[in-house]
Amino acid sequence: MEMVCKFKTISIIFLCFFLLFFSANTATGTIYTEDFNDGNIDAPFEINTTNYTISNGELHIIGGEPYNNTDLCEIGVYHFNGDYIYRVESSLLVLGPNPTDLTGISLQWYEDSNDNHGWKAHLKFDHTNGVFWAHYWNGTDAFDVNLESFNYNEWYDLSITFNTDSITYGINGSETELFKGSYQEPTSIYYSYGEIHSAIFPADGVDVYADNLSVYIKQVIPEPASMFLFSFGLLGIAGISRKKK
Ligand SMILES: [Ca+2]
Ligand SMILES: [Ca+2]
Repeated sequence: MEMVCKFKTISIIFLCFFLLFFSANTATGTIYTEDFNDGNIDAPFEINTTNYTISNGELHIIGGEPYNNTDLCEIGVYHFNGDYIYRVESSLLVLGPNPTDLTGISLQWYEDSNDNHGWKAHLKFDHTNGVFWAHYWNGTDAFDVNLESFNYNEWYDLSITFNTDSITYGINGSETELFKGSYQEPTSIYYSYGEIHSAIFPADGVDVYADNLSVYIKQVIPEPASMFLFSFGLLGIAGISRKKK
């Protein structure tokens, strides 16, 4: 009888451990897409300017006042509560040439409220060199890589994906994996976001045309150490309940 009980307890513990591990690793998560086809920006997407129009199913952020100093024009999903925004994609029209235009997409997460313990990645138009610019910051060091060249007045499908230990930058479906071993998937999140990001320095506003903005969200996978602690906790509970019998 005791052997059967023991076997049952151990089986339950293994089942709990397996379910926890399995659910954490197979959480494919949620995808939010804004295609602007209904003329509205719908939740959970937010935009920090009223200076925009939507026509022909496309977003047009209008440059110039009042976004003509060091302000950012941003539209995206801004997520607290431990969820991890691991991929952002959008179609953007490259306008120019305009050396002050830093338009592109951005993917960022932070472990705390002061933006110091975080990771961020940008994929933007570098008008000086006429190429797409991949940028990555790991909280301490910044890394820059020039990718392929672009043409003005053409639309490009851009994406950034945080992988387990690297970042993938996509341009029209052509993907470049960078910073392998330098990036680390988070084990906890305070704040996470994916967005279209346009910084305009220092004077003339730059228009932004965008469409099909998507963000991908999944649950943060806890550290293996936390899962072992959780399992030991279960063992402890099982032990106590057995003693009580
Ligand atoms: Ca909409
Ligand atoms: Ca559209």
